[in-house]
Amino acid sequence: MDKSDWIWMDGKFVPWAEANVHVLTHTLHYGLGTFEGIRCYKLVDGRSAIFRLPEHVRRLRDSAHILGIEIPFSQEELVEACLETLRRNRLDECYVRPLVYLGDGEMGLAATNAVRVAIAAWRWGAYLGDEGKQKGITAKISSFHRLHSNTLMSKAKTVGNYVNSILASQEARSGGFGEALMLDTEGFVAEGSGENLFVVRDGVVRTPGAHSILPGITRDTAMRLLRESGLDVREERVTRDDLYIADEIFLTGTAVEVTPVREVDRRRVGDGSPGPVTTRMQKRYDEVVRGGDPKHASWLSHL
Ligand code: PPE
Repeated sequence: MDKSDWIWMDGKFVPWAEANVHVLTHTLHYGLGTFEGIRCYKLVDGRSAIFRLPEHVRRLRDSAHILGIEIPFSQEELVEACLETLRRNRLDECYVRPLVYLGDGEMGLAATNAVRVAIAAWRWGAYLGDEGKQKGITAKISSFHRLHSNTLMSKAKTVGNYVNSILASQEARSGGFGEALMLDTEGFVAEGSGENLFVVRDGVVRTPGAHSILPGITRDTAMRLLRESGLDVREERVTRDDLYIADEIFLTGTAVEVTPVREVDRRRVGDGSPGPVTTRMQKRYDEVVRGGDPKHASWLSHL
């Protein structure tokens, strides 16, 4: 891991190696906590900016609200803390990880320990590998389902929800696949272990509705950019065999950005190489996050 110098903890900067917690930290035992994943890019004009920072902080606050956690910092304070963390670490391009968790003190489910917040940042390359990003990844429908919204709510990016993602990811990787695609409890396609999914056939782009998925900020960006380019984009149910007969499939997420899927369950997607909608989407996303399109300058928070 590419360490940086400082981690923001509850309003103060602490050296990376000293940013520790007690072993009885509540979230470590029970998983009630929330985090974000955000990227900062070096722009075409040489400056740096965090992509859609206020939207990520808003989702962090929404997640905490869903979980009944009161964050002791305002939206504005958290936005500024993220920017300050990157300035302080002199990072011009990196991944930003805010984490909201319950500290130590009491144990048990009824404990009301202090809410703590940390913000770390580090350099992070292609999430599913450079080759995957260029040529597409292989995927497998997971035997693990995405959780029903009455089990662990998917609109919150909850720490504990990632056990479900990790089980799916382990299963896929041990079977030699690049990523797991998960179905919802009704059997419809939901999302990847850490990404949202888009399917293209005959020029129509579809993505599962926000019932049992994390409604990704990259998903929102992709839907807007695709619609701007005149494509028909629909949020609707996607079945497993829709994936098998798709012309193109791609995944979106902060970490993964836009990554093509070239195979699902050992069935080739399209001709097995990234299709035109996917490659255009990749180029467009890269252009927008790097400040190459003034129309979307409002998505950039400059350091
Ligand atoms: N679904 C899930 C389950 C998910 O974890 C992510 C982000 C998304 C969709 C896409 O959301 P957004 O980043 O807002 O477009 N996954 C994070 C994974 C990081 C990790 O493995 O750690 C991310 O992309 O940062």
